[in-house]
Amino acid sequence: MRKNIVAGNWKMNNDLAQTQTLITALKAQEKTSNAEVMVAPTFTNLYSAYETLKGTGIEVVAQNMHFAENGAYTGEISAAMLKSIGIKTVILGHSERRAYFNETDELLAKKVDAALASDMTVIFCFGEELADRKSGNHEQVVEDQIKNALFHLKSWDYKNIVLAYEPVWAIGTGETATPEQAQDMHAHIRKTIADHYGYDTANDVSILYGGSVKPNNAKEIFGKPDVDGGLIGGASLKAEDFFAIVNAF
Ligand code: G2H
Repeated sequence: MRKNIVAGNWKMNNDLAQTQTLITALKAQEKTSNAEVMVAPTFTNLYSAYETLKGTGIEVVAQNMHFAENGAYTGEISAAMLKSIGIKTVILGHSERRAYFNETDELLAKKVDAALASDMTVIFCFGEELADRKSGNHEQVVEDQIKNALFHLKSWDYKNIVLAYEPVWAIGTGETATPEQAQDMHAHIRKTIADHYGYDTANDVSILYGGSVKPNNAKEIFGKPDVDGGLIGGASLKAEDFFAIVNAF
């Protein structure tokens, strides 16, 4: 059975003090849903966030990592380093990484391998741009992103993979895919996985939606059968809004 997951992607927001303030507010929230909850602070705040949220049921996850184990990669952070401070999950392939840091499917395939080799769970992000959607090419683009970065994996690897569909045109723009658009794409993603690995694998993989999810649209989006949760950016920076989304399940 696949899990419902709501993950807050804090991106490059909040210094140490602001992170602790947000965490204090998160701890005061009540969870009434069955969703697993995750938050992704910046690297500098990962350890303190991990320590402060230990035992609360809110998992602290990383926003990125490098594929190498260690060595001459100035400015980078490895899976082993994340593991050493207790981090077990990493977001890979976010569209901002793809757009601003030239992360390709080929590079992401290496990062996925490195994370899985370290027994980490990967939240793997992908999604089409506005031009792809306008030209009707969106399903093919998404299919290619998944195939290029993930189809070398074995079916059992998918127990440590969470998929996150984030249409680029809906990220931080206030524009959300309609619940129907999200469901159509999520069903297509699940079929893409099923065609290659079979329905046992496809039905067990959680597929999150990301892109301007807010308290007022989460319930309808999460109500769709192939939507298993959300990756939340802007709205995850306010504890009340984030938990309103968590509790939308
Ligand atoms: C998409 C999402 C979180 P937002 O990037 O990954 O951000 O909810 O602000 O669109």
